[in-house]
Amino acid sequence: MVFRLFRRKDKTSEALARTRKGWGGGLGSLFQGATLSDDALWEQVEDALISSDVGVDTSLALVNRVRQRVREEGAPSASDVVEMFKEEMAVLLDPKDKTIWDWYDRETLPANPFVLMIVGVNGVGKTTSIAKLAKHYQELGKTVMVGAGDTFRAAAIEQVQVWGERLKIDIIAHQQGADPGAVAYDAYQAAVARGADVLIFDTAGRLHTKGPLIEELRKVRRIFERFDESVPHQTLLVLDATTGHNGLEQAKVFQEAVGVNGVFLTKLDGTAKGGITVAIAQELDLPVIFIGTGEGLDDISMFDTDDFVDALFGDEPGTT
Ligand SMILES: Nc1nc2c(ncn2[C@@H]2O[C@H](COP(=O)(O)OP(=O)(O)O)[C@@H](O)[C@H]2O)c(=O)[nH]1
Ligand SMILES: [Mg+2]
Repeated sequence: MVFRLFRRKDKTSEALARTRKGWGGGLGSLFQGATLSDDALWEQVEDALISSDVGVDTSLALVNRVRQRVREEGAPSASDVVEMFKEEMAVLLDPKDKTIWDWYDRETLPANPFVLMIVGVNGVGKTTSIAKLAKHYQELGKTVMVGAGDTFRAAAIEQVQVWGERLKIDIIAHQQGADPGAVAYDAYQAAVARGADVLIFDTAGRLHTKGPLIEELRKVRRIFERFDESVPHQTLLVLDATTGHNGLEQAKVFQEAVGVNGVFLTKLDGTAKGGITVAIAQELDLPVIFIGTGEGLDDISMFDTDDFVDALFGDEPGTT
């Protein structure tokens, strides 16, 4: 039994409401009383999957797989077909490397301080997600510090400080324009000196000047690694679900440049294209670790495959 630290099925379900609706009232009703040998029926499902950003190849493969299973195993009722879709989608969503959860999904932190580096382009929700993570680690009784590594804009530093005051956590910040590597250096030293359990490091995300940004992120990594080569223990890429496949292109840049362990997928509540979650798993081969389900501090859930497919296919929260 896996222990989900901040798994929230209700949040997952709420956030996927628009995606669920986009599936034409749910697959269940589509298959209700339908002739399962009807090509048009399956094409309708393909279209729904593609339009929710699952990705063309993955959508076709998924539909083929279920169709084959229906032929082989039979499907006496619509809910049998839906169950097959859930199972097959879960296979696509489950991270291949299950040890990824050891970093997040346990009460005892895997390192001390546990250092999380957060990367992603401007506006995707990095700083907000850091505040959400900070609050949740705090609720688990951990002391949290945040390094304000986005020194490019004064407003970015202030934003981290405002969250810091609200959450009563220590923020390590330098002036605007300061070297983020120096912030990383100070933040790690301070976290060790003050015995912090978790250090979350914010970074800049100006995409239009990609070159220098990537160099800057690499440098931050090197500074951390000098203390201990396992630091940062995890690098999370924040992706905005509303940007769809564009987000995947950004992701590749960060993946190559700094190495990414997983994704914090934000703004699932603001899109009908929640299928992007499947595309992230398939096309980037990255696990989604957390999802953002709104603008509030509690609008976060740890990703859970079963909760996710239940929500996607219209299970009411709390019924399983
Ligand atoms: N609806 C919604 N908005 C979010 C979510 N996460 C972040 N945001 C909003 O996205 C905007 C940009 O967030 P910010 O943290 O400043 O992004 P950053 O530039 O990557 O640091 C803000 O208005 C946030 O409130 C989410 O999960 N859902
Ligand atoms: Mg920010």
